[in-house]
Amino acid sequence: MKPRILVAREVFPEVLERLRRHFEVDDNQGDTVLGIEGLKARLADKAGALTAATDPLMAEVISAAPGLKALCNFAVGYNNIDLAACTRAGVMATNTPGVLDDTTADLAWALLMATARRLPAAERWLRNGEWKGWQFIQWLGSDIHHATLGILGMGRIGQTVARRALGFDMKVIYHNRTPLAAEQEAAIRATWVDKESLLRESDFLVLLLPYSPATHHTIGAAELALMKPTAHLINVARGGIVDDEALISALRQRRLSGAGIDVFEGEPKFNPGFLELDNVALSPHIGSSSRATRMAMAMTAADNLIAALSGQRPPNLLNPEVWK
Ligand code: 8YV
Repeated sequence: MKPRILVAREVFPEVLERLRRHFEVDDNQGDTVLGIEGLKARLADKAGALTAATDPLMAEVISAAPGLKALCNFAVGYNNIDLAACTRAGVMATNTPGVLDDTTADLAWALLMATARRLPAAERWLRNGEWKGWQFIQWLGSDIHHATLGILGMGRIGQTVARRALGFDMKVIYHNRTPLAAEQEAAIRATWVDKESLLRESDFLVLLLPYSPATHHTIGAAELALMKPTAHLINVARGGIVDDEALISALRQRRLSGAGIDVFEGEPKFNPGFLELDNVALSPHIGSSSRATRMAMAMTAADNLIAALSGQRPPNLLNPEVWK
């Protein structure tokens, strides 16, 4: 008999087709958000699952599934999974690093450029019929070229964002616990600085940290106060890394020039204060959302699940202790 698995959110039919060759699949093509109780019920008789960052895979969900062997997130972030609980229960957990770097870096740039040149507010103004005539001094934005790009969290996506800055003749500085190797820095012309210098010197600060209790509110009122009033903040990482209330207050008072935000505290709900601001570009957590990339993410998660349930080490295993 084929192992039974759950696909916790809607995916492309090609992904289900592939999984059905290996497994008996319980899908969720209606895309209901299952939540803790729904996941407990649907995972109770499963050996594995393909899950999204919206699925809370907490200790109580994992312990309600005695036959569970693998949870394969179709996301690079895995703050939705209690990794320690997985390890205790002997459940392998995996993510999808690499396949979404370019697409997510592209969105970071889209938001950076949108906030720099005030595109959302200018478009709203045009659509509202308020454009009565061209003026020399109208909708002045911030220059991107030759400005200083700061990156907090210089992993794969951070480096991909930095590489794109070469074409804009920008100065690139970054902060990471571990600096890159000299040849990696040289390839993208990036310089490591301490966190305070990064905050003080960046014209555009892009956040690319993973979320964990340790990175909660990495950017709060104190950090925002160090930034230039002409600077822009870009968050394509996770809600909760930024204190949204503090950010809204800084943007309202023009202590910060603008922000491009793809991820929010408590999403899909978010602080309504964002909607009152004319100096933000907002998007609904779409960093990796191109068809090709979402397909690659789902197929990578499927690779991991197929390996895990056929006795092979999954390529993107997050808790190798379980394998040992
Ligand atoms: C996902 C993401 O699409 O990979 C991540 O960590 O944030 C996005 O690319 C989203 O989380 C759905 O799983």
